[in-house]
Amino acid sequence: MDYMEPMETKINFKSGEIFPCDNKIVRKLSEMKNMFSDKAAYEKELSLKDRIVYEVFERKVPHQTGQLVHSTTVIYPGKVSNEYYMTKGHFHEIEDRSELYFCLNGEGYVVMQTKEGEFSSIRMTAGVVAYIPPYWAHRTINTGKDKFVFFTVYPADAGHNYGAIEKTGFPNLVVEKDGQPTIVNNSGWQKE
Ligand code: M6P
Ligand code: ZN
Repeated sequence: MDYMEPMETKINFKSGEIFPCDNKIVRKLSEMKNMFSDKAAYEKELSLKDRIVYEVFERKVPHQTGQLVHSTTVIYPGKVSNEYYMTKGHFHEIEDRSELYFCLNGEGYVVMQTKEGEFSSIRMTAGVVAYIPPYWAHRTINTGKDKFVFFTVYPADAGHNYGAIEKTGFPNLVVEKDGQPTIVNNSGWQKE
């Protein structure tokens, strides 16, 4: 039997950086077209500066059943109009694959939806683990003033399906209302 060697990773909880890091993904505002509900505010923000919205630091494992991808995500503090910075969000290509998020720093939400449009959310602060069951699309949102950092584990064969979310968004948005993060209905949402 050809065994894979066990691996060790060190994480800086505050910055979200991992050591060693095999792959770093940087998502800027320009890659988030049509994701924020206020399109005019988005274009205005983008014309001022193409800011980093979030970064992902990954360990590489073979993309095979039985392997676990593990990575950190860092969402920067910021808003487009009253909507907080967030990840794009996705279903898994293999839809019955689940995922774990462990919050290390800052604060935010995981929002989730099923294909039928059922919505759920979990508030994240350092120490909270969110379990995203099979079939639920997921997006994370930074509602704080600091970096929102979380550690992720998911099956390496899961894959990312962004298409449905790019088209429909989530049934609810997390926005700042009277200075507080608030979950509101997304009037632009429609079932696929
Ligand atoms: C988490 C995981 C990753 C994902 C990343 C950014 O780390 O869910 O699989 O890539 O967040 O989210 P997205 O891919 O939706 O932009
Ligand atoms: Zn996922």
